[in-house]
Formats: sequence, structure tokens, C-alpha cells
Amino acid sequence: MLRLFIGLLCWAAITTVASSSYSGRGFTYRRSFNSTASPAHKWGFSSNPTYVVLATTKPSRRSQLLPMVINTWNFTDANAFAWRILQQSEGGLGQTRNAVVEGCTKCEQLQCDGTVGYGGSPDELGDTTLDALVMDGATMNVGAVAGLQGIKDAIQVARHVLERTSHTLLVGNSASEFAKSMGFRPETLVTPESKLMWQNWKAGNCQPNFWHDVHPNPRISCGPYEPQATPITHWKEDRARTEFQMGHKNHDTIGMIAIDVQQQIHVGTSTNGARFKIPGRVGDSPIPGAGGYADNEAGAAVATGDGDIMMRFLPTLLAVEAMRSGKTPGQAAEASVQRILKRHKDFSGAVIAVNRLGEYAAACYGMSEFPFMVSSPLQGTQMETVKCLAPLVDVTVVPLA
Ligand code: SD4
Repeated sequence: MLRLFIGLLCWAAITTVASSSYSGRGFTYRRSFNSTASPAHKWGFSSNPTYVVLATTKPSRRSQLLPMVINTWNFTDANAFAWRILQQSEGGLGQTRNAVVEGCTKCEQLQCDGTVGYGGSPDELGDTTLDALVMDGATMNVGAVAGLQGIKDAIQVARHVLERTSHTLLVGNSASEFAKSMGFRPETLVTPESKLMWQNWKAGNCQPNFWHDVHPNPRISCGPYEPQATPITHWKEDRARTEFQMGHKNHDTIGMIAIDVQQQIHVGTSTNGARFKIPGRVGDSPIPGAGGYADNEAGAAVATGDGDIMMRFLPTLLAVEAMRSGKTPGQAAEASVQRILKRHKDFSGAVIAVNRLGEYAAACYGMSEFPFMVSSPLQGTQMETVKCLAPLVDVTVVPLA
């Protein structure tokens, strides 16, 4: 009896605290850090607050957070499709891998925003190549492909790497040969639209591009380039990236997380990378810990944005480890974006973090806001939007180590 009474008291206390922070609808915006303690403040951002979207922590609603599917950007059809797959068993049991693979496949087929699947982001030679990953949070097994040529079904091939090999990542032509041996049909990934995009880029002196410190001057000329005999500095690199201006229209990878009621997690990613990339370039999306990471014991995270920068910081691993150490998804997502910002002020991208309970948050920088899709029993399928970190007011040059 005494135990029951103490239990009731605790429940009442938790409910009161939770309701003071969250809106009745179950979702609301709130500052992720108070303004004096904000890392943004520490690093010289303007005083605009950082916002993250957080799922309610009301105990009575926790059970309704799972199963869930969450993905980057407003890729509604992909999310709805994955959600439907998850419903194929009660509580999504045994369906999380199917959900992320089929959800991302849907985006590949729909050529989501032209940045997932065939016919987008032509490289310097006009080819489209694909990066994708599947990660199983129970086993930590990963299957991934990078620079996949001439096969449309990138995440399905990644699934074959996961399920039919002991490897983690296959690349380039050899990944395509592997796919063919697994029965995937080779076909061109070039479309009239991607060809036109590439022709216009060539006609415009190959601007923008990813070169620096080469000759002829890559800011005004096409290649072929050769090395220029000047010291390389971070300043030059920062300037080049600013000129490249990765923005919403230029990078929209799908990163998707599915969790069932038993807190089994899978993560999937798929992208055609960066427009006019140098052939051979691989982004963050197929790299575990960079584009996506899952661990049933802690949670999962997916990232989107400037992969050349992001993969240097393993932001999804950082976010998952932050949640493991007790941070909320909001704190975890923001801390991982802040880690990148500490060294790269011109970075643009976003991280979604979800803990094993299905509580989620997103943090972003370099755009005004970042949309993402969530499906759960609590809310059905809907788009959420998070305001991004305020732009830097003072840009400092990072000295060479
Ligand atoms: C890449 N991170 O290849 C990917 C692109 C992306 O949103 O996320 N776009 O760099």
C-alpha cells in the first residue's frame, strides 16, 4: 500500500514537471539551452535562440511514440510508405529494416527533390552515382554502397551487402558488379534533365565546383586542373565552400529511422550526393556514424547536409553517444551540429536524433529552417519544422593545427 502511495506521488510529480515544459498537443518548440548557457552564445552567434523540436515526455504518452518512422526533409511519400510497411505487423515488430529500405527506395524511385536516386546531382562528367546505407541497431551490422554506378536501387543493394556479405561498404564499379551478380538490372542513371543541368554547368565555365589551389583558376575556368604551388590554408577552403553555397536545393539526402515497440532500430540513407562533385567523391551518407547511426541501447541519428564537412565529425555517432550518456535528443542533435560549427562556420546541414523511447529532436545550421517527417501512433504522419541556429555574426579563420 505504502509503495503504491509513493508510486502515485512520483507519477504526479513527473507529470507536473513534464506538463510545464510541453504543450498539450504533445509537440512544441522550446529553447534547447537557456540563453546564458547556450553554446551558441559562447561561440559568438547572434542572440537568436536555437530551437529544436521535441517529442513529449509525458509518461502517459510515451507508449504512443512507438513504433515510429522519422526522416529528413519533407519527403512525405517515403515516410508514409515506410509507415505502411511498419504497420504490417503489430507494433512494427520485425519490420524496421523493411521500413527504412522500402521508404528510401520510394524516394529513389520518386527522385525526391532530384537529390535522391537516378537523374540528379551529375558529377563533373555528367554521371549520377549513388550512396546508401542500412544499419541494424541490434547487431550494429551495416551494409552500404558508395559511388554506385548504373544501378538505380542503391539502398536495396546496400541491404544485399548487409545480408549477403561480411563486408560493410562496397564502392564504385565493383559495387555495381556486385549488384549485377545479385540480380539488379544495369541502366543509365542519366536523364535528359541531369544532362541539361550538366551541359549548362559546362557552358558556365564549370561554376561552381569543388576545386581550390589548382591551375587554371577553378573560380573562372573548367579543368583539367593541375596543382598550384601555393600553401593550402583553411581560409582558402572556407572561401571555396562559401562560393559553392550548398543550400536546400543542392542537398536533400533522405535519412530515415524506424523503431518498433520493442525498441528495435534501423537506419537507412540514400543520396546522389553533391551536384558537380569530382568523380569518385563519396559523401557522409554511406559512412556509419556520419550519415546515419543506430544502436538499440541508446537511439539513432541521421544527418543531411554538406557531407564533405560532416563526415569529418561523425555527427550521428556523436548524437547517439550523447544520448547514451544521458543527453536529451535535443541536446544531442544540437551538440553534434555545434561540434561541426566550432571548426566550419560555413557549414550547412541538419541532424535528427531519436532516443530508444521514440523521443526526437532536430538541429540545423546554414538554412533558416529544416523540415522533417514523423509518423507515430500519437500523431499519424506529419511534417515538423525546426528553426536553425542563427547565422554567425563574426567569422573567424581557423588556423592550421
Ligand atoms: C552528401 N550529405 O553527399 C550528402 C548530401 C546531403 O542533403 O545530405 N544532402 O554530402
